[in-house]
Amino acid sequence: MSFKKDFLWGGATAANQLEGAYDVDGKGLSVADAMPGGKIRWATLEDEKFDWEIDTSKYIYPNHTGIDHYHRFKEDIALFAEMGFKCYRFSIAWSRIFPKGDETSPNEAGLKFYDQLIDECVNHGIEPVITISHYEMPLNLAKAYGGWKNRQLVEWYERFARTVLERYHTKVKYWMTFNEINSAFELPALSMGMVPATGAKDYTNIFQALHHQFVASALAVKIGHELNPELQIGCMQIFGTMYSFDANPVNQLANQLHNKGFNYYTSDVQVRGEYPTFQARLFEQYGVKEIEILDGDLELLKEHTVDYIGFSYYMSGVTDVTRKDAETVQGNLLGGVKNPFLEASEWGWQIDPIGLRIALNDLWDRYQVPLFIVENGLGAVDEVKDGKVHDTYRMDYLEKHIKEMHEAVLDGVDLMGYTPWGCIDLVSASTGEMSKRYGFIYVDLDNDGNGTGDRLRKDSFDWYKEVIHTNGEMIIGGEK
Ligand code: BGP
Repeated sequence: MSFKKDFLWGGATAANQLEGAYDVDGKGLSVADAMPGGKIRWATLEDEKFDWEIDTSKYIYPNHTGIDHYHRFKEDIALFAEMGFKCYRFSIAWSRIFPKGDETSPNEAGLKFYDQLIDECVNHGIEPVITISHYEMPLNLAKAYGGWKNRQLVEWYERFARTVLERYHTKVKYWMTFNEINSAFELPALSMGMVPATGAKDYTNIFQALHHQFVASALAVKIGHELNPELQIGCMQIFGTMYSFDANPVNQLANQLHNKGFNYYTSDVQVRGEYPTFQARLFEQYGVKEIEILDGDLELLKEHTVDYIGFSYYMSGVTDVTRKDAETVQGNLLGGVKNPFLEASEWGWQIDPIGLRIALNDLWDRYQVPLFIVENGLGAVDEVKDGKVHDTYRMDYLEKHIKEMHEAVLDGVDLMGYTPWGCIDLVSASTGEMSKRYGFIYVDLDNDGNGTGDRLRKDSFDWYKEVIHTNGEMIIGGEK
């Protein structure tokens, strides 16, 4: 058994990490535009005094210029087409369409840009996969309204979603409502527009904000399905396979609780259409007494569930509540203790292909809806030598993950597609650096914006082209 004939091989990006042109053609500022780049990013966002002011004398903002995809998208899409992409996942910068977020009519210049981008994909036979909101809400909604804890955002997101769904639904079948919605727990600045100064440390606000996003997401699903019932509209979350450090029931239980809260809470609501029965215990754990749910909200969640689960998978994590001195690790919003069986990337993310097979099986067994791996990949420092990048480490990472994806398909999982993250080098979300690269295509720019911006095919470019061309058989063939 192979991958499906119409398996969606492709790549993924987000507007704020590659478009650049942050103030061009009427675009307003987004929260991403106000986040300093470099290793200080997280500490700055965690600072009680951080108030979203842009200070170029103090910080760098690499995403203001990104890789200038805004002006070079034709060249980039042509390269994706050369690799044989079946689909391309990208996001629509909310503040290009509604610069301040609370306007009543959209910015036509912003819509025109995505007309062109979508047409470029379609003309190359590439299916667009759109994330409506990917860590780039209008800054004004964070500064003036306090982010997603404010109910008014539901109405403004609904207007944004309606605008883009109405405009593009005849050309775009696949959509996702919010990127990594469960990142709210760890990084509310990116996904909620909330920082400590505006209540991000109070979990009542976090759960309230999540409720607003669930309602907003259900409204987008409703609008999309009314326009065309065939549209496929998914949720999108981080999935981090979690292991208990040992067989101690105390660790096993802590691990199960972590799984429920982080990996399943949001998808339970968005796929099953109702809050899980463990909600009360979860609220207790986070010190939350109550959140406001308006009449009609729960019916809306029940009636407009998502068609598939999109998720990012980079690494797994380990739960250990018994050893106080255990060595800890960094990760894609998953910390935890070090797993002695795994190697880590240069940024400390623990590489675990088998964990992807486990993730796929767990999600499938729980929900029985199609799954779409919309992010996966290795962030690494690449070196250009004589005009070449020999990124064997990247091919090795991806190959091992594709093998496990296939094992999951053999296990009976319904897998729609695979879009490795940052198919072209772009600015990192967690550190705001260019030097953490994921792409098949190298972009000649450094953290300070120096470089030609030229695109260069890495060794993985031809490799991935062959993977797609053989529908994965190049990797899985001959083994079974
Ligand atoms: C995910 C985000 C992406 C992306 C990716 C890689 O969490 O959805 O936007 O950037 O992680 O992370 P990083 O860029 O921090 O390496």
